[in-house]
Amino acid sequence: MSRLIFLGPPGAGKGTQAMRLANLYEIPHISTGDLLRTAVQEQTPLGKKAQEYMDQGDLVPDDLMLDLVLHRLEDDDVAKGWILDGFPRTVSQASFLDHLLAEIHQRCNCVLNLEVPDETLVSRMLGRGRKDDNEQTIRHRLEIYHHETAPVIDYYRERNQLVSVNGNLSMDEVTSELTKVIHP
Ligand code: B4P
Repeated sequence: MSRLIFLGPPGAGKGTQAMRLANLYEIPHISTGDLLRTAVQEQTPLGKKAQEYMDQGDLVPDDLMLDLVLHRLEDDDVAKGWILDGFPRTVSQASFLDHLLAEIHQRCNCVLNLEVPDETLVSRMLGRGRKDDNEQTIRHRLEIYHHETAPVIDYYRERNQLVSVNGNLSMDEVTSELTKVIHP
């Protein structure tokens, strides 16, 4: 059974690789970015609140995110495993997730950290052309990543759960590196 967490800066390829591994291991891919974008598109109460943070490149506040993940992890399909992509992004989200998993008697097998230099990230995201992918917003998201999300890497390293993988390779090479370190 695979329960995997993907960490890495914006544009590192978390979404790309998480989708591939979800297909390979036949487990759900839970992307908080995708869940938020759907909520924005459908203009749900959460979507209305999240939109301005996302457009600015800011993190959506923890209370909204915790609720979203809590509900998704209650769905039936997660019993066979899951890949969390884009969550946790703050130490308080990581600590919440630990408590939640303990409560439902689950444990994540592996925290995967994709490492990619900032300049590669900027050019990848400019090429992707999503609504929040203009250069100013991208630079802001990278700053927030280094400030708020990088400590999450230390959090999992201290708990001996972290595996770092070079994300600065072709998509196929990254997938191949990931499958070598994951033992489902
Ligand atoms: P996300 O949707 O998580 O997006 P991301 O981090 O920007 O991208 P990702 O790393 O998944 O890169 P991708 O595979 O697309 O977050 C969006 C926003 O939602 C955040 O800014 C925030 O506001 C909010 N949010 C989400 N989760 C949150 C949370 N937990 N708390 C608070 N706020 C939250 O790859 C990028 C591009 O590179 C693609 O075009 C891809 O084709 C290309 N690419 C990928 N791998 C490549 C490779 N190996 N070589 C060349 N190109 C590659």
